[in-house]
Amino acid sequence: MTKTILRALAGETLPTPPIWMMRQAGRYLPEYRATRAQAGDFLSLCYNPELAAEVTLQPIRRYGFDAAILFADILLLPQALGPKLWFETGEGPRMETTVTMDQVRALKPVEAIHDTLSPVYETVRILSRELPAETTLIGFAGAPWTVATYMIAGRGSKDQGAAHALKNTDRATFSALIDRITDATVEYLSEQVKAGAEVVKLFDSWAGSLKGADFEDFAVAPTAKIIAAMKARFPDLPIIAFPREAGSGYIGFARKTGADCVALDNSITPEWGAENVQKDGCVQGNLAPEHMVTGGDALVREARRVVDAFRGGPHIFNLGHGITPEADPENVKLMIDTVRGA
Ligand code: 1CP
Repeated sequence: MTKTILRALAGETLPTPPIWMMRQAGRYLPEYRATRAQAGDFLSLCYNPELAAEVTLQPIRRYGFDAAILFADILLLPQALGPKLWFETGEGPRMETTVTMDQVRALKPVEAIHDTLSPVYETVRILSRELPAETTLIGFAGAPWTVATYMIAGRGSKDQGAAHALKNTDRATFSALIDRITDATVEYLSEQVKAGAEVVKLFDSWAGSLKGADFEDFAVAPTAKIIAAMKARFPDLPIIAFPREAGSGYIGFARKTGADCVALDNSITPEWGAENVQKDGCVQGNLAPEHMVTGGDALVREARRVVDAFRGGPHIFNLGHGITPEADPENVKLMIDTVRGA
């Protein structure tokens, strides 16, 4: 019998939506914190195939999610292109910046990324052996715009101001950077698929700050290019796209990019998502992650609302964004029981 996630991605409307959760392996889980401490730090965990596979499996063992997502980070790919990457404790990622044409030209050739990223492919191989038969393995990468925002600013930022500035003042350099990330992403995802990833997801976490023609040029177009290249190599590969906070940009996103499923954040209501996005195919989402902190009747009510709103078409239940470290693991159990109707 085909796995439930793959059935939903193929367009099937299921009586109970399959479920997984963004950042399901993460700091809200005591067993994750223990393994991360064993690895030493976050990047050492990402590049240790046994331990990265272990944290990927932890939420599957604890909750029986229908999908596992490879434990890695969207910033490993730009790191593999050359810029140094490190994490400041309590602050987040830092990266050597790429802002001139000379720096874009100095990035490593796309074929060289595998030297750095081969442990990630090994994690995928371990997972494809060890996951339960009914669990789907999802690989991922950041979408080019979101990856570029970190490469240009050298860190996370609220408004992606540095990336917008480069886009507006030196379009040639900005476009060359987007193109390089796009090509590297195809190679990176291809190796994940060859190693055993059954689905891939593109995280465009900062898509919402691209407006108008910029959204078409730098959220839609690079995503469409990656999906076309992946489908040419792997015609049956399902692909999920997550243009977070795209708002009206969600409308037609699957048709324009070729994505099999569009992940919806919780800035839109599920009813709006059903009417405007699910009409084109599978959607994923979109419970507010705050419910994993606050729990109770509100969690049950809102989880049921998401299930009901998307009942008429293909749907994968998920949060609208990643679960946060303050979340209570008991609330995750309550969400799953509510969705599965227990
Ligand atoms: O201290 C820790 O343990 C680090 C916290 C953490 C984790 C658990 C980071 C640092 N990355 C991850 C794992 C991760 N990141 C996964 C694994 C699979 C999963 O369980 O979902 C995935 C898919 C990501 C993707 C990712 N990394 C995104 C896109 C999704 C999103 O959340 O919007 C982004 C933007 C990043 C960058 C990143 N990595 C880590 C942090 C704290 C950040 C955000 C930095 C910022 O802009 O503030």
